[in-house]
Amino acid sequence: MRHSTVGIIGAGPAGLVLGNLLLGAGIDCVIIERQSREYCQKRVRAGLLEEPTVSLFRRQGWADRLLAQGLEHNGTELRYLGRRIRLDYGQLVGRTMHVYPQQEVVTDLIEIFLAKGGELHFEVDDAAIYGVDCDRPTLRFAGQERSCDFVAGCDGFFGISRPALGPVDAWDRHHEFGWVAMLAAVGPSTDEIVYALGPDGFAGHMLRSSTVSRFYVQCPPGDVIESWSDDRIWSALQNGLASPGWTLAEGPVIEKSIVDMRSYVVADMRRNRLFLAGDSAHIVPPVGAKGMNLAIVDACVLFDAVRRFLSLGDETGLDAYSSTCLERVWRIQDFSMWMAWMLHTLPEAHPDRSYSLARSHAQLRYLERSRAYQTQFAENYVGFPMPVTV
Ligand code: RFL
Repeated sequence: MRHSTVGIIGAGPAGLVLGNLLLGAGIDCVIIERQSREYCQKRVRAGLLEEPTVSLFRRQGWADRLLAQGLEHNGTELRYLGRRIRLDYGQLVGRTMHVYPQQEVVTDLIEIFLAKGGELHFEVDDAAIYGVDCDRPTLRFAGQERSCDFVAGCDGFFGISRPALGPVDAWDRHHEFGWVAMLAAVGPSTDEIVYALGPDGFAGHMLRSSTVSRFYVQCPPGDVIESWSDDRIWSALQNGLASPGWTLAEGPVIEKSIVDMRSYVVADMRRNRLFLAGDSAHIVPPVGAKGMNLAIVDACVLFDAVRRFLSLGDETGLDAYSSTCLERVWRIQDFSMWMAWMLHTLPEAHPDRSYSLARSHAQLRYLERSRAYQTQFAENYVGFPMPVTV
């Protein structure tokens, strides 16, 4: 049976960052991915990179396209009741963020991995993990078996890795709101990302490029995209983002979907030699734009632990892997929920709707005038330093 030091399931941000770090350190690995390369490189999702993510890409020499095509940002804007709050995180905490779509991150990381001679199998629809309790678990895929010292489950929320841990303790919370997400062929009507609490709840204008923009509007949980015509989405955005003297340019809709709002965290991201990383272990509501960044941090922590074990026989990183990652995950759960509740309304008929709205307005008023509150936002938003040096 062939052997790989690390078997990685999933070629999303977590799997590709881990694979590239391992390859760069001379540690052999294999990545198996269910989808085609083209599908992975076109899957529209996240778009905001924290400062520690960008710094990692720079240090590793992965940032050429990101720095050439990504947009560096110093601040963001919150709107409510016709008011606009500019949060200058560049000035508040001295760090910036980059807008660079997740599919471009994935495209770059696939390209770099393959150019270095990495082994990556696309369109594998039969991946399975065996012998999780042995010291050498086996990956079965595409009619072959591969023994591994470590298996990294980077296969997202609906992958096979988390079930392979056996029954897990986890926190799982569905929220009282969802999002309609829309990608449109129109240049941005703003220089910075705008988050708004409008009369019907959240509306967001995200940036992607000079010709394409991303928008979100709040919808009830469990809503279906068929009830959202293009006109209805534009009208909800016009209403939610409205601000005196500002106009929102509309354009053809490229793609639209419903985003489920969910928080999920496993209690332990490891079983013996199987380690979960990224969305396979935790989901945060997308309001704070954190999921991809968290996935990348997990990959760095896992790489550092594996490297220390292989070079020094030191198991402390492996033992601390789950608690190190979960410390950051819970900080971000709190931040994402804080932002989510501040910027969404409860459904019309909910008895606490007006209480919740009044509380949101109090938070936004405080954010408008308190530098301390703004700094708390900025520190969480731009991302805390990585827990390991990679
Ligand atoms: P991924 O990206 O889901 O990748 C998992 C990969 O595993 C593959 N796979 C399998 N492969 C082999 N065998 C199997 N059995 C497999 N099962 C699955 C999948 O095909 C896939 O290629 O997980 P990863 O790497 O953990 O990365 C997580 C991020 O993708 C996710 O957290 C973010 O997209 C979340 N997110 C955002 N994160 C940010 O940091 N900033 C943002 O601005 C941001 N905006 C968003 C978002 C997520 C969104 N949606 C769609 C939920 C906006 C939205 C709308």
